Amino acid sequence: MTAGANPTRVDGAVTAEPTGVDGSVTADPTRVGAEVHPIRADPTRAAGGPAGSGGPTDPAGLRRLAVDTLDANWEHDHTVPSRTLYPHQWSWDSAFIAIGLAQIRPERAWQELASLFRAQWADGRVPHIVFNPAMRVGAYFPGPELWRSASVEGAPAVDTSGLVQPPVHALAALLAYRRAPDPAGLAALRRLYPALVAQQHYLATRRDVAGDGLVCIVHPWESGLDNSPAWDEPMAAVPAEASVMRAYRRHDTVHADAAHRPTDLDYARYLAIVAAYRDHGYADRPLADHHPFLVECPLFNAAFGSAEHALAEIAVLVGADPGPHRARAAQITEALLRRLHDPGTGTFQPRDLRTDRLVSARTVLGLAPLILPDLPARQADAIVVEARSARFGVARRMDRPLPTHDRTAPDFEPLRYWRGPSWLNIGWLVHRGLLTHGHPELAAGLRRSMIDLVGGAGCHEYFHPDTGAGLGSPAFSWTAALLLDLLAD
Ligand code: 9WN
Repeated sequence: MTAGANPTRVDGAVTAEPTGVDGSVTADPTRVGAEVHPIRADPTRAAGGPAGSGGPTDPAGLRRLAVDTLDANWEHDHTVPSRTLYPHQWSWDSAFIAIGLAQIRPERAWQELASLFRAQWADGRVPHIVFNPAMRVGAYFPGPELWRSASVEGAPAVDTSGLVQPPVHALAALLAYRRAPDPAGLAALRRLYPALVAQQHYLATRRDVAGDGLVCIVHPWESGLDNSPAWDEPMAAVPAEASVMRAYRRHDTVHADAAHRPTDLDYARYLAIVAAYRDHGYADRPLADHHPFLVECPLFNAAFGSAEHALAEIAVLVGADPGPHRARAAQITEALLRRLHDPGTGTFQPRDLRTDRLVSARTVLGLAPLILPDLPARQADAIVVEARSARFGVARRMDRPLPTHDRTAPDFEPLRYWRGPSWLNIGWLVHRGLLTHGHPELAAGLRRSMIDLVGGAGCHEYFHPDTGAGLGSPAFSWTAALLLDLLAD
């Protein structure tokens, strides 16, 4: 395969100057939980200092904080992940958010998923960003001018990205319905079911680049763990120069500390990969010939398999046939075991399709297949051993939060985004996996540690993996939503 990205062809530079740290805030900033203070406003936390009294510690106070955060981030028919950093709609965020909304505002949970799926492409792909046309140009980088979805046949009327994110939506829809099992929820499930099936069909048919039954991601953004050390090896092969970024104005580093975010070289590569995909019209068939980043991710594929398990249950509820979903779920688990299981570590590793090798970094992605109920006991046990090891520290009483990367690795970075910090959506998935495979005490320890994180720092985007200090956006929607879910169990 030849890398087809040409960094000089990346264009769509955004020159609009953001109007200031609160330039994109539309919520009433006097409301509790509204995101009015960038993380840098609190230097102790930005530096990763000790967790302070950032959040309430009693369940009622925590719940109120979560509800206020979600209310402040609600935008007509969806929830923005963060008013400042991410002021549009994101795909897997909406799924996690719907799980929390189902408890407090079920009608919004269904609106959240419906608005996302209204932007589904004709080929079934659910875009990872749906741009809100009411936001000013430059509110997020890269914006619609880079993606140019409007010029692609089969894209929706609204501007979107051309990438996808882990398909956690069927699971979210099922869990939302379980929290609010009323006729309106059932009607919503009925409407969503064909769209969820089309999402899986797209992934199974267009993205099985290796023909091995697994989905291939074509950009680190598709993993949701953008700058995970898992992508260092495949990313190193993407031709790009950090200096390319001089032509652009990054939006994220206006709102968050640059030392906590992906680097300029990461971004140059992100843009090069987008350009390669976009310039081929976001077509998936010729990916193997030219695309510079082709990886099978264990978390993405675990979500893909778990979606079939969830669809089987949804099918029963809406009067469809669960059989094909069960059969596909079994095939996906089998493919994961065959292609991504690393007998050396006992866990699962991403496979770089450009080299046909498993990547060596031991990140939290390797724990994700635990969410599959049909994962054989031997492999599930090995994941639990890895989770309990010094790398990840899951325990009945956790002394530190679950990190996103092996904390004993030399490239573990406690402050930089997905290279170490603790995130609630990942903890929530691992918690679910521990319960699924019969480890209620470990699950309880992890749950306690996640609730304590928010109690110590508030509804932050992510947390320092040693001190628990809040990092990134201080009013992050999926943290609030998943906290509600954890509190309800
Ligand atoms: C790029 C919205 C998204 C999450 C991702 C997280 C981050 C975007 C960014 O924010 O990604 O998609 O600009 O960094 O990595 O998981 O969905 O919250």
